[in-house]
Amino acid sequence: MDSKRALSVAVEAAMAAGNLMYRNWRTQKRVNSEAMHDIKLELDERCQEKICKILRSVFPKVAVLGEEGTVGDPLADERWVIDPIDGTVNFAYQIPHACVSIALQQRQGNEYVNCVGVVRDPFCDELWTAVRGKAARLNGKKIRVSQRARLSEAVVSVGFAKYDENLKKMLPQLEKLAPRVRKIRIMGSAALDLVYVACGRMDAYLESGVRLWDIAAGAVILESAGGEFWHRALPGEHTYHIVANNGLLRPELERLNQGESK
Ligand code: LIP
Repeated sequence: MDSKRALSVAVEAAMAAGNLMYRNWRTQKRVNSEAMHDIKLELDERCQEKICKILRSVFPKVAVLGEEGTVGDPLADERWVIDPIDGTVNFAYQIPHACVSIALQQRQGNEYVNCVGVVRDPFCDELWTAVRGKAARLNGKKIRVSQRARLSEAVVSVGFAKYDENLKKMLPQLEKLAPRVRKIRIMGSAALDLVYVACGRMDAYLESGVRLWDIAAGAVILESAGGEFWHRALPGEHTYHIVANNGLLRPELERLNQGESK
């Protein structure tokens, strides 16, 4: 697939879904389902429908693997991976920290490679983009990860995915990290955590139990900005443990967590 054209249509779809999010920022939202640490909104579905319609108007044969469902063969050689609203609980509570995440993946052997990534934050009017092998950009300007090489000067984000076992896994890591870093942040959007590391606002992001659609776009943006997207598959479909960082901090993070991220 022509990556320039793929990027262009992914940006169009992300902007359209972002506009729908923004228009509904302060509205009362219809909840489709809720759990102790999660909420599914009717708007998640509407945003995914909008994104799919735009993507498939240009690439009708490319499958879509989305948080709200799959279209086509998710094991095809090329697939879109989308999270129509990443940070759904924030958005449901009218906290303006959520985004649209769209990635294009291409199969290489048994693996899928993230080739194109778009993350759109409509609240800050920010658009992060990357095509593998080229520079990552924020609103069209090239971005790079930070050069902070010590945890003591690092801002580190920790994510708590929606199941209790992830809390149990991450809380001990949080307890070890907090006294050793400049600041901890728990922001609620994996995609924004990844692109904040990509543009140097943060220096690392850790989460266990995060899903593919939360991270695929942010991963290629982070790597294209010089960062490291360390990840390990966990039991459960499309589920990962990740240690994303500016390329300088993982050894210290691993020493701290005694190989948690192995
Ligand atoms: C969210 C992730 C976040 C994780 C949440 C949730 P969603 O995605 O971005 O990192 O901690 O549990 O999975 O559900 O808002 O698309």
